[in-house]
Amino acid sequence: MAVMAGKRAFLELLKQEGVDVIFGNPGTTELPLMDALAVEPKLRYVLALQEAAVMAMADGYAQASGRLAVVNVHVTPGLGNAMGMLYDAQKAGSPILVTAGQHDQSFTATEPILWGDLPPIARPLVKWSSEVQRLVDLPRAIHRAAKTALAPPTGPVFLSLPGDVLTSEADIDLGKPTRVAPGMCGDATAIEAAAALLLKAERPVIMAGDAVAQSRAHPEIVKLAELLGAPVYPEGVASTASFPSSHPLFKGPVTRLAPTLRAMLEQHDLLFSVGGDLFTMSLPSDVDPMPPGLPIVHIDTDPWELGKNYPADVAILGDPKPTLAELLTAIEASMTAAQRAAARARSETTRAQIAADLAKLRARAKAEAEITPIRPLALMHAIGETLPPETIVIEEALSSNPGLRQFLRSDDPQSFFGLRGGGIGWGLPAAIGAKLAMPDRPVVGIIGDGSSLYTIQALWTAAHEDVAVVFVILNNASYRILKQRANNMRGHAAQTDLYVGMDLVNPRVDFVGLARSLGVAAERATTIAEAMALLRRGLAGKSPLLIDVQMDTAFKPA
Ligand SMILES: Cc1ncc(C[n+]2csc(CCOP(=O)(O)OP(=O)(O)O)c2C)c(N)n1
Ligand SMILES: [Mg+2]
Repeated sequence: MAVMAGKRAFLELLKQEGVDVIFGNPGTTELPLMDALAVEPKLRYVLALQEAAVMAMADGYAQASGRLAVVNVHVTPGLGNAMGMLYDAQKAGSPILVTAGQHDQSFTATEPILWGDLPPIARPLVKWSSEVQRLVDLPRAIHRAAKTALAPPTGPVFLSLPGDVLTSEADIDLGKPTRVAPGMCGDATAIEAAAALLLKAERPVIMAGDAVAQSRAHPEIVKLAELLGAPVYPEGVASTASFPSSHPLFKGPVTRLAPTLRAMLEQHDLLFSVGGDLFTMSLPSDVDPMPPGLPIVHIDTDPWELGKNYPADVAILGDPKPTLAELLTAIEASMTAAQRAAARARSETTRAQIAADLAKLRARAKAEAEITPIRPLALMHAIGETLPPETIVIEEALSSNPGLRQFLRSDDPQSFFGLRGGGIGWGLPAAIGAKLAMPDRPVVGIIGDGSSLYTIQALWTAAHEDVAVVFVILNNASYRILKQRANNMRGHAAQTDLYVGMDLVNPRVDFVGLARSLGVAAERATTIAEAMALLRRGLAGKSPLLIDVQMDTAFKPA
């Protein structure tokens, strides 16, 4: 036991939890904390200039490292600004401890400025939301929060920290962290049942979800796909490299349109989802994406996802890595020679088809390579060819992303992170967080112009912390994806050719000027050759670089 101020105890507790960075934006209620940080050499405070940027930066850090990220924001409006990105963090299952300063408890009855009851605000988006009311409870609260954020299924938690808790002193026992061991293997009987169904299937398909990347189960899922000769799709809203993209059985993304998804699934007689979302769709449809009667085997770390929308024939709660290893053993033990031969034949056909599709896609991209203004597919192809395989790509490319997953060599589980929750403005700060987590790997953010403007002030943090991220801004001067969808509706917008609220013109945003004003070097590219020269320069550099890529603004199908 030691007599200690709450603010000092808070920092000591974070260090016990293995934290070395706090992402934040301070106000008066955070001053005790900022005061303690003045004499704390081991914790780096990363300032971002708006709470949405703070939150997404922490998310990028948490996802890239798999470690606990810590956020500190300012009372009700600060938390409010963070909420959209907290939604994204929740959907991505990012282990983040979000804290907010709160007024002294003796003061809150008068309803001081900025005050609000904070835990109920955060509660819908976190695994646990609470306020620390006594300093003696602080160690328990912090350890519980960290344990909860990191326990599977991982996700953000929230703690409100009243000023008096941070400024008072007490004789406190700091306790110590608990970690729930994450490698939970699924039920043995269910694994046997899954093996039997997978062996019976003649045309199985695998959907690999983010949990595969999070549990580092690439070797196991690759072996399984090869053994079964099954194509592998990432899950619907795929936000990680859940399967090595250079592998010949990697099919590339599924569409989020129900009829197309259904047509894909109808080619198969079993769906094996390993942590995949079944299904997170973008638009309602009269067609159900799931063919009736398609047998489903589903492994997930989150029981909520199992059988959520469609009954699973076998539902296994477990971490993909150990569970797939057991499943492989079970399959190998009972796979007949005939089944092996059939799987080999399937594998040959599937590989050939995937290779042919990819060759076609590449040919299309190459045919567009010299065209200006720059076409998205050609740019994605050039990026895929240019980036070294150790690059971490943060993607928020919206309408420009087709082809990217196939063209990128995202072969390790930390090589790719995309927008999981759909709340845009995530990518630019998330790329900064990812680079802070993985400083030795190149980090490239591929970000829509519209998306970047929600959190553009994160560039200042990149400059201030000298974080060498390359930001590729896809400047089509529009919310192009919304124009595409409005056009598809064949309503007034399509008839009048007026797309209200979707053009970022008059004035066009000067991204080069904007980035430079925030301290980030920036250049404009009007051809793919220019863009790639700049990309190579950025990758070789030690400071951030923004590339304003002038894209084709066309949005109607050719
Ligand atoms: C926080 C938030 N606000 C608004 C939206 C709605 N929205 C979805 S995509 C989009 C436009 C994205 O524009 P941009 O990043 O330029 O990509 P593009 O459509 O041009 O490919 C908008 C506004 C959203 N998803 N999240
Ligand atoms: Mg755009």
